[in-house]
Amino acid sequence: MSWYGFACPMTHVLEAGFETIDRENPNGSPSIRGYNIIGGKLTQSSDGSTFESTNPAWLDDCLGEFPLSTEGDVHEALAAARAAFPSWSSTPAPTRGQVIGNMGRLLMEHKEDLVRLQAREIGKTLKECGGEIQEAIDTCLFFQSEGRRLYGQTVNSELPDKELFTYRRPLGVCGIINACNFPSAVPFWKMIPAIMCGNTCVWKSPQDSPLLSFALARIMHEAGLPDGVINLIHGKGSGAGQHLVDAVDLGMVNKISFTGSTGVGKMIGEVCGRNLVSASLELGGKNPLVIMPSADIENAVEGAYWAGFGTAGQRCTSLGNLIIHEEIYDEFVERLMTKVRSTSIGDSMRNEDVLYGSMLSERYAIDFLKGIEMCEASGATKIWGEGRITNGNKPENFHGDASEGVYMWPHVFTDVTEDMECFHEEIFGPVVTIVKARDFEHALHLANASPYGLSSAIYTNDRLEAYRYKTGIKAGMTGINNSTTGAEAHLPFGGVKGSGNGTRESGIWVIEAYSYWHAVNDELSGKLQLAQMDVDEIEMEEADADYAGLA
Ligand code: UN1
Repeated sequence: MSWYGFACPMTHVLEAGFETIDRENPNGSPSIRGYNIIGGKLTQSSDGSTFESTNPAWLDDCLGEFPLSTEGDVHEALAAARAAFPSWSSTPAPTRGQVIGNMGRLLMEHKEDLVRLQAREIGKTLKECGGEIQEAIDTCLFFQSEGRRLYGQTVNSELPDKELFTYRRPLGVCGIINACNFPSAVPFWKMIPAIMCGNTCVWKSPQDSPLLSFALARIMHEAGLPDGVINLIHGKGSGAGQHLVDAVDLGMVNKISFTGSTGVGKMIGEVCGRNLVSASLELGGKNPLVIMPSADIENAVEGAYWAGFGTAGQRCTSLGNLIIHEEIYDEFVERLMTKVRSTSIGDSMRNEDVLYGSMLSERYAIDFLKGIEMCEASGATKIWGEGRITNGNKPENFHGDASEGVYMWPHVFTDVTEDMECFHEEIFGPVVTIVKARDFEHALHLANASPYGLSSAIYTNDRLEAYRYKTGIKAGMTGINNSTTGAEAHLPFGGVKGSGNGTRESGIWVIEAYSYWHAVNDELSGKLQLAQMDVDEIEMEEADADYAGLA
């Protein structure tokens, strides 16, 4: 069958196996022919173009080839989502919840394989990939039962024989765009509540994790998801992602949910704003972590080290500015540096117990190195880190052959001050910028001084300080005696200021982002009763007391 002039299999997602392509990988793993999934069918790009997915920890390992989707492909996916909407939105919410529960159970069944696939595709450690797939499972299990709630309200009318109700209604077709640093948890944060509310989706997979997206989308269909409810398209941000955003101007999209950079988020917000289309925007962060003298220093060092260098610093909740009270500054930096200097780095699939692996992809490595240059140009003092790890330039605890992947040194900059660019700009990767604070007020001021407001944290054993921090900080999330990362799947996730537009992911709060409130009044009296005008007035009693002269 020919489609947009290109021959493609049009095989249903449930009938096909994973096709391999002829390619020898050094680790013996297969390369997969990946497809878009549009209306339940596996499709290629209309012009036949493809791109590859590469293992960033072992660059000779190719995970597969995926369609470089065209504008026509994106429109086809949007049309499929539009066509599936009437039937899915009228499916009872508890039934939608059952499908979601099935997804959670299938993810549990395939957890080990998905963890390894994710680690292979983006270089995160197996332990962290395990945590992330678990976050996707938790999201499914939470929303399975939310399908049995999705409550509206009954509201008393001011008129007799009249009833008022509120209902949650779906928005329509949702465009889902996420980054590859959390390639399973974050799209599930978005699509699970979206479909639970009765919406349908077009999911633009991150260009650096297409095989994982393909596997996850297939699992979703295996769970009983009807065709067209979630449509997967592959491609690059400036291609398929941009076509999806452009389709908002064409009236084809009712919601965009995006996780990524603040710059792209602002562009998406503008397009959605001029079309009055709802946008959920989860953007960058320069997450501050304050250390006060009363803190348990050993615990605080652990928290700062993990927040800065876990996931190779590639979480939107990773530590940005480490703000240390001057009284404990020297001791804290020394203890932190002892850990930093001995950081264990390498491919987690081949080395146990590494703190972090490769960068997510070469693109992330290039951007990170620009960020390091920016820190240097800002005038900050580099006390550790030498850019990209090579076999001739590697930290003591690097494991393996550095030339095989894209690995970075951990970096630490001190003498950072508020007037420096590196104080304000997010740098996605293993780097911490350290700032000295004179006292609590100064620390709080510094914590609020960046343009972002995603995550934040403080280590203190002074309860009043903890209280003042949590009430004074402008951030969507705050950890007390904890690191900046590690949000749980049932608490609201999101930021303020440059970190987003105020929408939240996760828990019951995300439902606001994927539904609108529909107020219905049912007039049972059989006559026209006018609100505000035909309401019985209760006269006030005349009182005898004389209030004059009391003051
Ligand atoms: C992200 O980096 O986009 O709180 C999400 C955390 C994780 C999610 C991070 N649960 O760090």
